[in-house]
Amino acid sequence: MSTVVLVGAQWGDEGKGKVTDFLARQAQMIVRYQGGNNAGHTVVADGQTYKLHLIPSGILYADKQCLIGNGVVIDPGVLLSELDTLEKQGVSTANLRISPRAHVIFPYHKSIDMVEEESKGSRKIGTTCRGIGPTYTDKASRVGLRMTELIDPEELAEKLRYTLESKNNILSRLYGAGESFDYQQVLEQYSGYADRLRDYVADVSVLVNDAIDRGDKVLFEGAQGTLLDLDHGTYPYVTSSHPIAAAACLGAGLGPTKIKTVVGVAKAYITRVGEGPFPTELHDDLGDLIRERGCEFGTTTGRPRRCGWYDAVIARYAARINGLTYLAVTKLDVLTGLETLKICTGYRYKGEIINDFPASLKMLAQCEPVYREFPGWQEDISSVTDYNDLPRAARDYLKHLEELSGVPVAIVGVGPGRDQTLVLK
Ligand code: 2SA
Ligand code: GDP
Ligand code: MG
Repeated sequence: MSTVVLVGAQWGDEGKGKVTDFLARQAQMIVRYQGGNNAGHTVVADGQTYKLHLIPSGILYADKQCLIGNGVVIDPGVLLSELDTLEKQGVSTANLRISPRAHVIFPYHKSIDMVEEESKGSRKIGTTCRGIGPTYTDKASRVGLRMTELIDPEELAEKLRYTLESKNNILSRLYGAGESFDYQQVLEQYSGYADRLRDYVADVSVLVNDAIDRGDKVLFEGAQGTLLDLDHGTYPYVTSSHPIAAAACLGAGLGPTKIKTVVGVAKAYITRVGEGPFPTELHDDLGDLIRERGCEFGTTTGRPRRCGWYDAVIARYAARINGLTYLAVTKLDVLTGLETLKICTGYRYKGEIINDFPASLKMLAQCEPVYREFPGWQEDISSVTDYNDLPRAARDYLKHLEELSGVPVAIVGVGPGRDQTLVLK
């Protein structure tokens, strides 16, 4: 298939980086379309670990074009240090291009993110404090600065002057924040970033559409996950962008008729980092065991991730919202050694079974997961290379997971390494 959108089917950190890197072998172009450096995508290849935040996970292949679309918000300082780290690791970044329409994160966005989180007290969202929400807010309020303004010295000087004046004013009047941002200092810092990033800026929409028209395979890499979507996630405990498949069109500049396949990435269990409801969360030793075994700590912030059983209500919801063609199930190896495994098949709400993920968080908080139990397996599966060589219990677990999710499983992860990947279809 010529165009594939890859999305997180849970609350993020499903292993999208690893699966993108795997599928990128057959692609000519890999595109990020939303989110920013709140994302942390890990790729383990040839014994090296790469942690990507803004740059698409296809960058490890020298011959692939990697694009950052207009739907992404860019912290230029972070992007430059990511570029430097990759170059130091021997990865060429010459094939990276950035949309001139992508919005830029400024220091005041990060301050506002932190102040807003602090002021929410126990109702905080648990953001990554990278300034993501405030930057998307400015975009919607039509007061943001984009890459095209960043790289034009005149526009940057002019727009930054009145934007900073207004932000300093708002920060002190609304938040009483002591911090105020010095125009000359921010201008100098961001002009320096602009000088280094100017050559990377190109019209991503033109590049993507031309590639599709030539018959190239284009892979769109989602960040975060379906349940963190601003519209379809567990609002307000969500991110400020759209991690779902439909956003690939908006965030890269192409029409929906061009998308052929949508792959949802899901862990064989489920995790969440940050606050918000989580029906199948394990609050016991088992949750801790999965966290330790699965190394479930934030790739960007290092925060411990909350762990729970696979939730098929969420999987079916993700299938509907994204129009999933296939599932890629990762981290099956982490479940090895557990005597019994559980999958949530539905929620019990006021004595009734509901199968659709509710919009109301109040209702969700009163939902009790209904589980089906399956026998586990004891054999190490991390070096299995053929699906048929998996233990019987592992294959049965996957079969039930597939049936309950209503989406065929095409890829299974049995370890973080590039080659620890089984292809089923
Ligand atoms: P934000 O910073 O405004 O996007 O936070 C809003 C919510 O979105 C969640 N969020 C994430 N959840 C999972 N993984 C993310 N990326 C990092 C990772 C997270 C980290 O790969 O591990 O390192 O902590 C990510 N980014 C945003 C966030 O937790 C809030 O619930
Ligand atoms: P992403 O945000 O969806 O790209 O996921 P992260 O990189 O934040 O977190 C996923 C973690 O799981 C990373 O450390 C990966 O290296 C690791 N990982 C991915 N697939 C597998 C797998 O099949 N098994 C194991 N054990 N680890 C995996
Ligand atoms: Mg992540």
